[in-house]
Amino acid sequence: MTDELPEIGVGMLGYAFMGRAHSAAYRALSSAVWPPPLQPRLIAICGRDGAATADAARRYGFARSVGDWRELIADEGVGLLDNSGPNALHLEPTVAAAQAGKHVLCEKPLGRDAAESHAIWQGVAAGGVTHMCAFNYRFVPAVRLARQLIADGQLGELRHFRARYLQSWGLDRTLMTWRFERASAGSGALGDLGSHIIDLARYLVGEISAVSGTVRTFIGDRAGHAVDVDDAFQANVEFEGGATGMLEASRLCPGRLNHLALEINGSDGSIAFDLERLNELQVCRGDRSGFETVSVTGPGQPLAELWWPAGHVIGWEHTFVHELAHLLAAIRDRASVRPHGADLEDGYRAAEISDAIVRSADSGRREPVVYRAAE
Ligand code: SOE
Repeated sequence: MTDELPEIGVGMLGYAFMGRAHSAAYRALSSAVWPPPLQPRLIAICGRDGAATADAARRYGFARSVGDWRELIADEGVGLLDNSGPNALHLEPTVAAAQAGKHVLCEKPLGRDAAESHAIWQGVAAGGVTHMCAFNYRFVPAVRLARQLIADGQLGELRHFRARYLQSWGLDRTLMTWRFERASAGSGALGDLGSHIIDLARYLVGEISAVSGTVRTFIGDRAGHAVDVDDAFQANVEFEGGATGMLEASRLCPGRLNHLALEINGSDGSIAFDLERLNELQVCRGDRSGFETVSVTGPGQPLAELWWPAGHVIGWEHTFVHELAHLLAAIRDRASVRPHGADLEDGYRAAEISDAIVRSADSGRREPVVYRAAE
């Protein structure tokens, strides 16, 4: 049966956290979705450290490892470039892949700032390929249920959105990685964590028209290196539809491990979600009934058809299986990944909102969000 399946060759850039998460999802995909939209064939994985990349190729199931991303572009068998590399390596390989006719998946944040993100989006769009920015939390069943409830009008007119994404790994002052260098990362918690909740704000509520933000670096020196990116941000946002929002992210919150939490209040109801309780959605229907806990598992729930009976919970890693299945179906159907997947314009829009938050923190004023025209 496998011989008859249409395939797509995958070239992976990066073998660390996201490279491993994406690779595991490619391997799990045909068990969750049968037949798969396209059968991923793991052709080559690219990394700077030759030994570590060769080890990753064996561990993740890639046919070979390479040291130069240009080899992925040159490989005729690669039909999809999965860019799970560091932010500074998002632009060139992603655009080169698209212009070589390869579909692209790029991790978030798309670029190091709005200008670079716009360049990636425009460069890829010119290639006429399917493109996606890996905002994987759109593929949490509970988030998808929230969007369905909103679309069905069960929350009524949306008035408030509040989201936070808090972690604690930045508390280790001896830790110095590319994520703390503007030249490599572009920003700190804002692009790394904030981009996720900015994207969810757009996905669940709608476009953001203006922001008022504060950005902070609390730990300015790590292992003798100056830190030039933010540890945390907070922002008030205004939605085009009239709702108000509050966003915050920080890497310095003791006790918070991967705490993405959001709440939406409408005229007729509310929802609340906590990533650390990924299979549940808190739902309030009507103004005095309090919240009920919905187990977003089993028949009739979003994405449940990929997995198990009700109550057999899934995990963070399964969001990547959902995301990749969606991408491969869009590639098969020569379609956009929107509305449920984020494409590179969505990646650019999240970056433009992040830049507006930085502008507001610098100016001390409320800043409008202004999008650059498509070239
Ligand atoms: C680190 O903050 C990180 O790995 C993010 O980069 C991911 O996007 C998030 O899903 C988990 O935390």
